[in-house]
Amino acid sequence: AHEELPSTDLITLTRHVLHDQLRLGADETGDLTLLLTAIQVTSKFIATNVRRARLINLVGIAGETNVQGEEQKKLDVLSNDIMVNALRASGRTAVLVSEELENAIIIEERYRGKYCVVFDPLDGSSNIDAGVNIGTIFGIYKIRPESKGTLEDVLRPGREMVAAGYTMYGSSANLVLSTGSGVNGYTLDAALGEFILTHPDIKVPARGKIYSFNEGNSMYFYPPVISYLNSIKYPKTGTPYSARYIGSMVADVHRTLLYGGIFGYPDDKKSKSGKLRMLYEGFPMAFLTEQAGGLATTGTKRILDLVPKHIHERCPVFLGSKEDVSDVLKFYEAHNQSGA
Ligand code: P6P
Repeated sequence: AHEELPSTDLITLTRHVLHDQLRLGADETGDLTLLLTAIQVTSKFIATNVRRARLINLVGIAGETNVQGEEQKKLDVLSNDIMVNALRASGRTAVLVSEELENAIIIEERYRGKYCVVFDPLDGSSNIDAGVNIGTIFGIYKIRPESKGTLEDVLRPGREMVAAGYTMYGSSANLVLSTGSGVNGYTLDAALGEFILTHPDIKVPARGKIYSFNEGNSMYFYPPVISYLNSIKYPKTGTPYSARYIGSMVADVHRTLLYGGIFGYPDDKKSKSGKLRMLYEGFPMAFLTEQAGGLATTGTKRILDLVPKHIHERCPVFLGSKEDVSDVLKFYEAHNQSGA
C-alpha cells in the first residue's frame, strides 16, 4: 500500500506560528517567527544526530577520537554548539543561557536581537545509551525595554516568558510549543523536513491516574510529599494510581500533558532546592503546563512566580493535572497549618 500521503492542507510549524503572528497583530515584526524557525532547525539537526548516535556510537565521552579520527564531542556538547550557533546567527537574540555553559552569552551588537533564549540542549542525556527518549527544552523572554542585553534580562519570573517549548527525540521528533495562547504539538515528517501539526490545542486532563516521582528518593522526602504519595498509593476509596517514571523530564512531562496525572521532583533532605533547573527546565515546563490548563507549583509557590538569583538555580517541581496538583497543595497547607 502507498505510504500515508499528507493531507493537501499541511499545517507546518512555520505556517502555524506565522498565523499566530498575524493573529497577534501588525506590531509583530516576525522576529519571534524567525527565532522559532531557527529553533526548529536546531531540533531537526539534533534529531538527526541523536538518531545517528545510536547507530555509530557517537555518544562516546568527550575527548576520545572516533573512527574518522575527529575530536569526539558528546551529544549534549554538540547539541549545545548547534543551538548557540543557530540562535546567534538568527540575529534575533541578545542573551543565551544554556545548561551546558557556566556563564550566559551576551550576543555582540552586530547579531543582537530582542529575544533571550534559555535552554537545555539535550536534557536527560545520561539516558542516551539506553535508548530512552531525551529532549531539548527552551524558554524565551523578550528583552526589557532600553536594555542592550544583560543577565537581568533572564533573571526574571517565568511568567514574563513570551514562549516556551520542548522537542522530544524518540521514535519520532515531537515539538511541543506555546507562544502564550495555548499549546500545540508537532511531529517531524523527516521526508518533508517539516514539523506538522499533529496535536492541536493540547489540554491536560483535569485529573489523571498516573504519578511520576523518583521514589528512590523516598527516604529523603519531607512529610507533605510522603503523605500525598500514600494517599494515592493506599487510597481510602477507589484504586491506587499507576507509577510511571522514565527519568527524562521531557518524556515524563510529555506523557503528563497528554494523559494527565502528576510529575514531581520535590526538594528533599538530600536536594535542598530539588534537582531540576528553574530557568530552562522548571519555567518552560510550568509555562506549557499552565497554558494547557494544568498547574505547576513548588509545593508552596507557583513556579512561574519564582525569580532566579542565578542562571543555574534549581527549584522543586510538581506539575500536571489541576486536581492532582491541588491535592499536593492541600497536604502542604495542612502540614504548614500544623506547624510541624
Ligand atoms: P533522577 C535528567 O538527568 C534530569 O535532568 C531530568 O531530565 C529528569 O527528570 C531528572 O534529571 C531525573 O533525575 O534523580 O530521578 O535520575
